[in-house]
Amino acid sequence: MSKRKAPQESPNEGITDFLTELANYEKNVNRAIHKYNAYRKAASSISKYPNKLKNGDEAKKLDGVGLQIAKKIDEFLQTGTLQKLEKIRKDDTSSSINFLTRVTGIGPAAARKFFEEGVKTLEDLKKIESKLNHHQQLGLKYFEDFEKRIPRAEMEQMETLIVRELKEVGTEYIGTICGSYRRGAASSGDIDILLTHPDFTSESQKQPKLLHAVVDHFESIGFVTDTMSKGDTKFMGVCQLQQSGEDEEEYLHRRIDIRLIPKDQYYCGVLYFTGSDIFNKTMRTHALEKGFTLNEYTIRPVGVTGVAGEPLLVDSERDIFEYIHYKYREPKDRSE
Ligand code: DCT
Ligand code: MG
Repeated sequence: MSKRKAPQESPNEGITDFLTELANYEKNVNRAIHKYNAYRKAASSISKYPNKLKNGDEAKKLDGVGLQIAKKIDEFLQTGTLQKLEKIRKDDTSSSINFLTRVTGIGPAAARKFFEEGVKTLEDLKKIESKLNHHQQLGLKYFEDFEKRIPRAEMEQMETLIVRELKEVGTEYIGTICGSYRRGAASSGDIDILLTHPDFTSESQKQPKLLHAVVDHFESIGFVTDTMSKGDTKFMGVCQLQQSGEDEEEYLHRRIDIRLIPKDQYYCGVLYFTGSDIFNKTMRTHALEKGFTLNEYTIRPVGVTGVAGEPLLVDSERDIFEYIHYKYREPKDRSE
């Protein structure tokens, strides 16, 4: 999962930008995930709104915009700024913690701990490098690269390589690059690959070799350059395309996650990891209203007692939409 979200272009960019900044502050500094979600939801609705908002009241008609956010919109439109944000930006604790969480491997809790130990900047982190865990060390090493989003053209090149090389490892693998790329985004924060194989189901034994064979092969061709973690079903690491000619500029290092998913759970996984996270929440809520519980693994009916039943058979993403009577949405239409 990537840390930096793509900037949104809309007539209300100023508003969506400040809401996103507040969202990140709530998540990283206050660890208030509900507030984070509330700000993101509001920003997402507003970014879809085609007109320039005139005031908070107009915004309040949109999904996820309540009184508090409407007031902030009024303040922003009237003064061009927000006192709350000005304070946060000036505050050493907030800005340092917010900064530290941009390093992959450093979450809100670790960021606060580092801050309390006097570690606030990239330079400070470099001084205590040996005290960082392996994931954090890679986050530091590739900090500049990971801050940059991946242009769609480069994502397409990686997809071509991944599809081709996957076939080399085994002809029966099924692989999908999910995340923002699958939604058609112009740029992506990272590469989220979902893999499955007919030999691997939720009833069968674990098959870590199916994942490791792919990772080993990607390493052998120089595509995967570093490993953050490698479990039975999930690989987190770093990859890089090879430059084609001597005179070409080197490609940047990119964050890559590869997940191996049982075949019968594959499409719930593809749906979940395609996102967006906001769309997932909307769809889960809709599923519950229709009497189903949906997560990244399965969709199950919820009985009158509130106990979830056996997973339903799923052979495509469409099946999931049909179970819950939700009109099918192409990945490109799943930003909220
Ligand atoms: N996801 C989710 N809830 C989260 C985090 C992630 O449902 N809290 C799902 C939806 C998207 C997918 O996982 C991949 O996550 P990211 O890589 O963070 O999102 P993205 O949409 O691919 O955006 P980016 O281009 O920044 O990587
Ligand atoms: Mg992503």
